[in-house]
Amino acid sequence: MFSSVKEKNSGFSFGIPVLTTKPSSSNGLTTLTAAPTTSVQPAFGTTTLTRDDNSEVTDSSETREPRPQFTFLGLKLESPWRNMDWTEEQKTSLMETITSYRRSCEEVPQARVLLLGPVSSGKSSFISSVQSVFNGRVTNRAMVGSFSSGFTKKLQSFNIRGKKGEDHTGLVLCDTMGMSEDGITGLTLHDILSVVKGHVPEGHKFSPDQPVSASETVGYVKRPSLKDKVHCVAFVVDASKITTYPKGLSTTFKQLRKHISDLGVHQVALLTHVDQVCLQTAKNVTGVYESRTIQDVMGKAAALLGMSTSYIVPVKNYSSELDLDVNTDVLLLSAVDHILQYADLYFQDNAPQNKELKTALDL
Ligand SMILES: Nc1nc2c(ncn2[C@@H]2O[C@H](COP(=O)(O)OP(=O)(O)O)[C@@H](O)[C@H]2O)c(=O)[nH]1
Ligand SMILES: [Mg+2]
Repeated sequence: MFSSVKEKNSGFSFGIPVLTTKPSSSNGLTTLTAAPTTSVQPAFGTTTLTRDDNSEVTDSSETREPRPQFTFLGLKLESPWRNMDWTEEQKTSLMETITSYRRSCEEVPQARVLLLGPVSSGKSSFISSVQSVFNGRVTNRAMVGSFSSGFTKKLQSFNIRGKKGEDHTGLVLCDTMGMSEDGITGLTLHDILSVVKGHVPEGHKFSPDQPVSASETVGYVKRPSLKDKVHCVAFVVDASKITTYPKGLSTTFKQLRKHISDLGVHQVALLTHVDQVCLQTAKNVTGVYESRTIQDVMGKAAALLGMSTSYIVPVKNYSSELDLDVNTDVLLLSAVDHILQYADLYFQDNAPQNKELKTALDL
């Protein structure tokens, strides 16, 4: 945990042990329906078991032998709790909004968004998925899931390019190293804040033994301008691990949030892997806001992060798919749109012309 921002090695890390998803105790959120073919490892609650003939199965080892293969269907809400327009037109409209996004601050060419989260939460996948939508095909640009993505210590920024032949969008997504699982070699709070403040040069290799500093870090940006700074932080958490993340992670997130908020940077969160907690959503992502399971996981993510659910958006990244799906694209683009709204708040607060105005109003 963080003891001091100035401490040489605060020992901060997201210290995530190797996690496996297991069914939790009953929480009444998931209906299990016997199905002959598909087998999905349950992520949440295991109360109502129903066979094809609708006879109930109680959750005991006796009745589970011989073990049938269950398909897990999330409970459906009567109506979606957020409204989305799952159409090609909406996808096009979101792409246009993002491509033509201009900060309310002329001297900053692009919004820099830092993705922060435990290893394997889907940070690199999100960057690849968003770029895939603009490329018109699934591509893996951000070293997703590779050994190096989990353990590389580099700061990597990705310019999100517009559709083929078009210019860059106004968005740069900054990938951070996967945070360590041993609790020792992870990112320190000091280093994270150095990135947010804009001191850390592109490609800098982080090391817990060598905190970012003006004297030791090659290319250290002594006087970062507005364009060097991070304008929004997006936390990334894996929906299928929400209930099994170590307890200390919540404290870590909250400390981190406090320090980042003190810098005036707004934060949002992406809840990835939603397809792994709700089969209906896995089959058809348009059901994401109708799934009670996902609504429940969103609540748990909010508690973990210490933020209201209104800052959190569910995301299904492209992982094994070879083809784009319009609904998945709409969900991804909505997440980008959500991020950009909060980046814009930063510009509204910090653009020199607005700052002058704010100071004048405050006087
Ligand atoms: N099913 C599914 N898999 C995902 C999703 N996001 C990421 N993954 C997979 O999770 C693993 C870790 O993702 P990665 O982007 O490398 O995580 P990072 O360490 O945070 O950069 C990879 O195997 C991805 O394919 C998602 O939304 N759904
Ligand atoms: Mg990665």
